Amino acid sequence: MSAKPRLFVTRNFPSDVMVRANKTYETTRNDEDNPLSSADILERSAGSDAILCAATEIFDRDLIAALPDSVRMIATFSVGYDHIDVSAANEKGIVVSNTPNVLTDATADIAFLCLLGAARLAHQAAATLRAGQWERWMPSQFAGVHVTGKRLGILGMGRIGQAVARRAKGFDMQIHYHNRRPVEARGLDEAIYHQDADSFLAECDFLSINCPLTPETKYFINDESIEKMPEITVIVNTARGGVVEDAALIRALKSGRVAAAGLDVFENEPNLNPDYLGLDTLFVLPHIGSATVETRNAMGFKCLDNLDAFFAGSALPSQVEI
Ligand code: 8YV
Repeated sequence: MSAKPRLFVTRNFPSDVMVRANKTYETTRNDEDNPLSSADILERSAGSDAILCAATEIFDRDLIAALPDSVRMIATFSVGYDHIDVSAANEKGIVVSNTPNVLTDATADIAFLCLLGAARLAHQAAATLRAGQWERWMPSQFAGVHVTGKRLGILGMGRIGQAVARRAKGFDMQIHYHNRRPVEARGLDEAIYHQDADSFLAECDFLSINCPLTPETKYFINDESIEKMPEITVIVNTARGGVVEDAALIRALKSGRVAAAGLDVFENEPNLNPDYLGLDTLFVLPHIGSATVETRNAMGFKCLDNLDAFFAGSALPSQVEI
């Protein structure tokens, strides 16, 4: 029997995933479960055939160039792959895979939690109650933004954007979207496509960000784009922090130009910009879009399906193609 391929696993993935990984691979693990620097990755990947990583490890061109020649595949436990320079990897003959589909519903659910949590001032209401400061019911207290029947703009109509749109139909929302091209998919027959970003922004009573982070989408939300949105808009981001310029959103929340924001992601995670902290109109979560037991297991199994296919010489279920 041939030796097992050597797999460097950068984080403590769910135990069912690790049990399966250990059956097929000779694993090197990071039991402290801390995000690894380039130097750590280089040191620990020595002698590995493949790497199973998370979005917390940044594989830039320099790191990829320095990886041992034995490394032939990087499987990321995420659908987003902005943390990997895929061109640099492919140039070096390293195959990259990700985990689409399996986290679509969990992430769309969290987008709706953020949308409702922001609109209905859930943070402020819950925090007041928990602090023992809710003295009495008052007619105008915790009065948020009405959701049902409003216009929802979706930036990025991929799988997750589409799942958000289908959930929004239950709230009788009118869907507008901005995407590279129009999309035909289940539940989107009445969705209105905007090729033009400005005409899209003008329709966003609510904005849900569901696009990847690319040079084109970096800081899509900034001082100027916020000015193009309706008054009393609510901004929701479950994609990547870098699509929103935090300083601009903070200014807009402080001035009231943006009524509320629901963020599952933000710049410089895990360090939330401290200027957000005093803002009652912010509903913020620590990047839990995919955090259900079922989804995290499915993500890990998808990584292993990709690795198994690679080492069997078969087509990968989800190879990142650029
Ligand atoms: C991941 C995510 O769980 O898949 C993605 O792109 O953002 C998350 O849902 C997280 O990035 C860990 O890799």
